[in-house]
Amino acid sequence: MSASFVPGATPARTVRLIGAPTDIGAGARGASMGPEALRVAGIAEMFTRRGLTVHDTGNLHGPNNPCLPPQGGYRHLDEVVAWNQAVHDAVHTALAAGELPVLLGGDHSLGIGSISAVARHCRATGRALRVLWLDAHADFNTHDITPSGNLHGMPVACLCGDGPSALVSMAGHVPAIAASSLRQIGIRSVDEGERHRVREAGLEVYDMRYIDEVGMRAAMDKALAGLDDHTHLHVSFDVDFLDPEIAPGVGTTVPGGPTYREAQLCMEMIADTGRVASLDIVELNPALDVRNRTAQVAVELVESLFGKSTLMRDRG
Ligand SMILES: [Mn+2]
Repeated sequence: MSASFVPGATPARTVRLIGAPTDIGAGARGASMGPEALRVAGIAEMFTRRGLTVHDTGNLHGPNNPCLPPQGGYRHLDEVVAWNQAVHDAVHTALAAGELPVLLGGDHSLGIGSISAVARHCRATGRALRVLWLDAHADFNTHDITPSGNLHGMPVACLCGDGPSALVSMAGHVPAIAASSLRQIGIRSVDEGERHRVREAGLEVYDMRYIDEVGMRAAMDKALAGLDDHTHLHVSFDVDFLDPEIAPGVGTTVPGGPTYREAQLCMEMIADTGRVASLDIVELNPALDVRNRTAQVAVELVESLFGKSTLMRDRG
């Protein structure tokens, strides 16, 4: 960690890259190749350019994808638990070491382990938590309403306390996070049963209709309202957040997402807070990509998330 790091005040200046090469929670195979595609697209070099120190600790290990049908409303529950426990432990270790964990997924079910660890860390250090969930989907399904049994459609419900106990209790506290600490941005595909649950839980959702009507700037102003110097800001970036025109390399594309410029503005406004302290990059699927273009776009956007486009501004 650099000498300028002040615990509790400034987010870490050392990034720890944690690869989780699995598609265990997804319907389509291929997100297991995400970590290497992000490395090939230069994610480590990008962080170095931003003035951060990079520790790439390589990839975590876990069970193979057995490609089985759902049981009791879940596909591959035991395997998803194993992968999430590995992610939880790695993210928690990074935070405890004063580093900024960047999870290279892997499918979005891994957000359970990652954000559970972040929530545990925030409780231990007395920090407020804000989670920005950038996604085309609400990921708020449960075993009784899921159309597929794929756990990558359930991480937000699990984090809010609704799901199998091994996943729900991973943070050592149920629920792992309060629904009120979450902001969802870019949502445009919500299953019918899920819609009702999202309303019931009172999730703060800035969906594409809202972004169309008021613009990305106003949406992000609201999503980022109320942060203070002791807020830990976690960004969970599902690459399917982006419009498929600019990000074809995902298993669950939904048309009508943010354009390149809207996504850049979103990332820049998050960067302006100076509070980003942990990050997931998930659902990148190189098997569906075109010459690694989606990985490159993801790296460019993360570069903005860490301040690239605001370089000419006086940020004090
Ligand atoms: Mn997702």
